[in-house]
Amino acid sequence: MLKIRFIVPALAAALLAAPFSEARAADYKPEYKLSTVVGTAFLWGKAGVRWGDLVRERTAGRINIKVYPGTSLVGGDQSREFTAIRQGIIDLAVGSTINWSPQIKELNLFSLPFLMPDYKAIDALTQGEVGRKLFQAIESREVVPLAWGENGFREISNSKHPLRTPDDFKGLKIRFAVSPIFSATLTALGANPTQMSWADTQPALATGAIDGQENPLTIFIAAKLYNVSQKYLTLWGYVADPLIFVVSREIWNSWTPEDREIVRAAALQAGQENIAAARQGITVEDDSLIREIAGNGVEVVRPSAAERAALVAATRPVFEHWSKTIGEDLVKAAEAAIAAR
Ligand code: X2X
Repeated sequence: MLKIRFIVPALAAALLAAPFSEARAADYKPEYKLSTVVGTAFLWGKAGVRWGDLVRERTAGRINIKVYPGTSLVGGDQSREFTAIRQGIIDLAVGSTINWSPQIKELNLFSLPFLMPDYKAIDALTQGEVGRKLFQAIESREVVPLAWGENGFREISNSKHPLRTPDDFKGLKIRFAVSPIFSATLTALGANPTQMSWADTQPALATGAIDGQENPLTIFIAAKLYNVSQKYLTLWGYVADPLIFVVSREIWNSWTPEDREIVRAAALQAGQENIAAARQGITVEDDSLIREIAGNGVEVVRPSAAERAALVAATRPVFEHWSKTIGEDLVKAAEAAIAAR
């Protein structure tokens, strides 16, 4: 009797548990594909690797994330990355707001010229109500946003001469990544903008097919853009692109609640580490990265207050026009959050 009383519940438990755990195991894929635009030698690529490592370790290998840099899952076309997440081609991504802006117009907020004067302004947006609204916009498209990271303030370089005022931009062929707001801004400054993937940009700079580009300094130095004629660099901080750590909704739903929390916590940690790393060496207190760039024969230009005012004035119509597309309420909320920082 005692024996039976033990065996029956044990058997029942085993019968209940077996098909359940089998079904769960079958739901998990042997590998999850994580997309980034740049390679793993860049801070952004490292953030993807870090996220994957933390998740693999904390799930004892149940969730095995592999990084696919170079937006290779979409043939290098970074403007298609977000769509590919929705289509199930990409499972996870650490992506730039710029590259996902064709699908989520609100993400153009960060590309409004001269909206964010400093790091506190970026934080005021990403870590506050505006950030939550942007996450809702992503969530409504069947993609689960988990954490913010940072590509950084985008500084402009070229092979011809120092850029200080709109006059200096006249006729220069400047590459931009994605989104017509960049085309409009560069056009307003008198430049000749051309859209190009990141993969195509470095050869185009090397051959002189284009004169310049804009990217954060961590990208400039990791890609050694001073070796492809980028001898003039202007620190104007006109826009900054945060990174966003996301998982496709379908993949997210296939994981247990415990594993989802592990993935979320790991994204928050990797994101915080990434933001700290992205700001290193380019602050007033520590400008070592800027000095390293200058040490490679680059003339680093900081526009004066008057020159900056001229750049802001020339691009103001773009700001106003694009505010309507992005959503005037969102832009107003962003300006208020920045003013209160
Ligand atoms: O292509 C770029 O310029 C990069 C790497 O910064 C982005 O993906 C937005």
